[in-house]
Amino acid sequence: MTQRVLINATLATCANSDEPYGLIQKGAVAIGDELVEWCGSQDKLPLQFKNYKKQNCDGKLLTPSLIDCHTHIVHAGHRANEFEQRLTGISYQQIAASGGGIVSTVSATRSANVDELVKLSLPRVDALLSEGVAVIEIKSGYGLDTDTELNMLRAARRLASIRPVKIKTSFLGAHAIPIEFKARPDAYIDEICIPALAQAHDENLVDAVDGFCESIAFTSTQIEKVFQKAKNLSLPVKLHAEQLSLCGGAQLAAKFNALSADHLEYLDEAGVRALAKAGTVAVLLPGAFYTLGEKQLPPVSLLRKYKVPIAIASDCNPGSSPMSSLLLTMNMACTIFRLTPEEALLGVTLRAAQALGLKRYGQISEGCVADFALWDCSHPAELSYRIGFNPLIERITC
Ligand code: DI6
Ligand code: FE
Repeated sequence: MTQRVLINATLATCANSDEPYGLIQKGAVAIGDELVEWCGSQDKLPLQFKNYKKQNCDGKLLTPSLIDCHTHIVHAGHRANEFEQRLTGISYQQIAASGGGIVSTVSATRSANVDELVKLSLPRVDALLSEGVAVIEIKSGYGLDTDTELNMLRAARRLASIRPVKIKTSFLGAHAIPIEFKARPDAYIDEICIPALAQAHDENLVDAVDGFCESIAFTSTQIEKVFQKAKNLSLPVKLHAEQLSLCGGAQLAAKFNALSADHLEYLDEAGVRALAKAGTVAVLLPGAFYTLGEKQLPPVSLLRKYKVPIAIASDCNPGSSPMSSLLLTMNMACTIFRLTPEEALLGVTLRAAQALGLKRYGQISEGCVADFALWDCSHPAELSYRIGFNPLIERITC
């Protein structure tokens, strides 16, 4: 990026600050070499930036570009039939037990090649990009065999080469028990999941390792084996934990110093304490809560009490959260989970970056990556408050 200064911005820096949102009225940001060189109040702009080219933000809201830190965006097929079933009162768990759910997306995904997976995922990626998203985490987990798990990750990497987006991949081989291993989950972990992880790592396809610790998926003992392998490969871990019941996933995540523990509706106080001690980010996924008509809310007050950082994400997937909007996620996080609009914005910027182990993203401050979203808004709470409306003017990037 050529050197320039953005001036006259309502700056929500999302950086640690005494001001809510890290807000700076009449702010300026100096950019050079793809990084933020300076940011602050415009009348304090240091002399050395005075001859930089100026871009006037006309008082509009400037935030860091957004980060969706939990998605299953690469997949084939849809599960609208299950949506119909759930509306007649059949539960997500019942659908999974009768051979639907995740394993039905597995069949569709196994039938697609990498080109097709990219083509099918692109409109969902584009929907996020149109809302100022610059970083997307993408999981495998609809292959459950080596070839398809790797193909999903290859598709994820390809997406980063054809769109202006940073992709962080997570290997989610321990997502569900495939039909061919139905009675032998331990054998699946040993014979498929762990070797596939090693192979994906060899091809540089894996940035982190995830698992689904739940009564309809894997026990914490089974996931621990996968995490041990991740540790041997020096890969960070994250975990779908306590989504549908309390299974001890948070403790397991904490034991491995996980980057994040995600969902967490059934998390208890001991689990919150464990996450706090480990510095693990709690990623809340209101789209899944909403879609499944859940009743048990995540323990937001306890997370605040123990100062566990809270991120939010779309969980974009064909079953429990067919949602490709981070703005709607922010609205739901406030309206349903009672997050403040400030927590929601930090949840898709600073905290989401932390959940992905990205130190220089998700905030506007010196030394951070210069990648911003300019909105037709005058107050940052507007981003959470509107429903089904996208006020993005442009993404400003290097
Ligand atoms: N929890 C989720 O929200 C997704 N995976 C998981 O472990 C849902 C996946 C699906 O239903 O397809
Ligand atoms: Fe998920």
